[in-house]
Amino acid sequence: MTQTEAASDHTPAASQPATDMDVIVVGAGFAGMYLLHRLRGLGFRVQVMEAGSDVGGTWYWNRYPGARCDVESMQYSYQFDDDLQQEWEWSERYATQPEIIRYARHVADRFDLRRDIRFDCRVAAAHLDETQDVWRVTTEGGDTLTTRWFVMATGCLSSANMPDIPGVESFRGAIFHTGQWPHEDVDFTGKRVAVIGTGSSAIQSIPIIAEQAASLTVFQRTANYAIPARNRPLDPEDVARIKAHYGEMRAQAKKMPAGILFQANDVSARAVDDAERQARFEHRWQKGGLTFLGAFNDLLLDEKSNRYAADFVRNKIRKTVKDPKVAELLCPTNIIGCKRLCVDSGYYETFNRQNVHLVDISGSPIEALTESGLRTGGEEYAFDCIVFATGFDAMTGSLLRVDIRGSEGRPLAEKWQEGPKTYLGLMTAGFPNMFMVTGPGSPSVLTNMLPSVEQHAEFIADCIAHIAGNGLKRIEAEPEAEEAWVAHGDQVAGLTLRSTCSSWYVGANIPGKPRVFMPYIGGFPAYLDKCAEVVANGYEGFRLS
Ligand code: NA7
Repeated sequence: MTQTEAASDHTPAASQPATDMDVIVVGAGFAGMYLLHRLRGLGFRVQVMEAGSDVGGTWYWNRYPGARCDVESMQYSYQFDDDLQQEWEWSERYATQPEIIRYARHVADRFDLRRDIRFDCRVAAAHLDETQDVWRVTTEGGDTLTTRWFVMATGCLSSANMPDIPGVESFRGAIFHTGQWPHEDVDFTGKRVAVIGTGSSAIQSIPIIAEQAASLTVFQRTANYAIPARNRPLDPEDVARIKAHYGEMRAQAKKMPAGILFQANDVSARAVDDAERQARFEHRWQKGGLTFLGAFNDLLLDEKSNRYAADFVRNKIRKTVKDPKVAELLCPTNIIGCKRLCVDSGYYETFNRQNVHLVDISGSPIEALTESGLRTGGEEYAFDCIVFATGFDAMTGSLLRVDIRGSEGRPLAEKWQEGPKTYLGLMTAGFPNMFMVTGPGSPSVLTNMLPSVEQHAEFIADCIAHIAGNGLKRIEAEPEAEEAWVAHGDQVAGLTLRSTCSSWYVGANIPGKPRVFMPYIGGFPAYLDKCAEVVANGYEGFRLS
């Protein structure tokens, strides 16, 4: 069947008004690209609207020095097309941002996606016209298109958090944000540079900026745990071995809580003696990466077990950083893994350089930017460049910056003023025919994002095809199902240590944001089972009409 023939399957019935599009997808990151491919294959007329000038989403914007994925490249990739996964060659254990962008562009070319993506097109509003079950989507340029289905595939970490510090406009030097990095080369050679923040983006960029800059001053509000990446070029034999059984590996990965295949140790850290505990932590430390937290099965459940892991990392920091005062400042005091664990290449070692300085601002926030730099703790610091590595309004930021209005004209921002509420992170009651990819309430950021977005794209595409194929017009989350899902999400979040600290998972990094543990922490397998059950039971929890 050709695509044109297939498209006629979904031509609206005479009783339904014609729309410009069957589906409008916002965002051409990995989620939007796959949705386009999948929906097009089912014969729908799809328009993707993308604020950037090319594909890649989060990876299009986060091009700061040292930007790299913290999930291994052989797993952080699409699996929907075996030829694609067999032919694509990753070069390193952890892919750099430029390599990930090359991959995204390759996928766009391979599946001829660009012809249905409008670039440099930011969506400003999407309003439901309930009289006709049609969404009107308006761009910042003022165009309005109508669509039957509306999908937000805007990513979880794509709304940059620029702190509201007075005097930003008065600073005469250059200001950067890691999440909105310029596309031109930035050269810090000979410059006095400040980095504000010590999250993952800072931890990746600091070692590289330090090598270039005349001086680098890091302003740290909260110390963070980082595990060495032990990055290396991929061994062609390992790659061949994985590719020979790629499907099996992907299936095994889906049985892991984070959707990432690795050897988990199903033993409590309290169940072994100290020598064995240290040996197991050391083994993970030498292997490198996020799977450090798999050294024992209760590191995120039991405070004492967690403290063993935290002490281990703190001791590594003390051994690495030569100045004991700096080492102590770099030692985190909170639960390890509560904020997302960082993966580094030479982060702590960087503080042994003569040109690198650490300023603790935990007790005295940055008061203001000045003409020549910034002021904190009553002291003035002079810089040529200031890098904000201050993270994102995670998970809800990119959804709420679009003026989305559902039934009875109700704004999404109003519905979510006490925190996001969704059914499965896919839909929110009162917003019929609107889907989210990896929305709050889905495992998303606690998993390998690629399999997560693929699963959502497939769920959404199949669901739309089901509705259209059965002569129906509308699907909506039932409020009771949503309440139950939110309650279940809260309950499982309460079982882990992860919900206990001030992280972006709970919105604590954004002043005034309601404190809610946003991602679903019940694990990828439980989530997949739930979605499969929902479909098997005729989209249980959704109202179809
Ligand atoms: P993160 O992890 O949110 O880190 C942001 C950092 O910026 C963190 O150290 C914050 O300190 C700090 N921050 C934020 N606002 C301020 C202000 N106003 N003053 C001083 N310091 C501030 O963002 P990243 O971009 O590094 O990483 C995001 C995710 O991307 C990461 O988890 C990976 O999944 C990939 P705080 O800890 O809030 O005290």
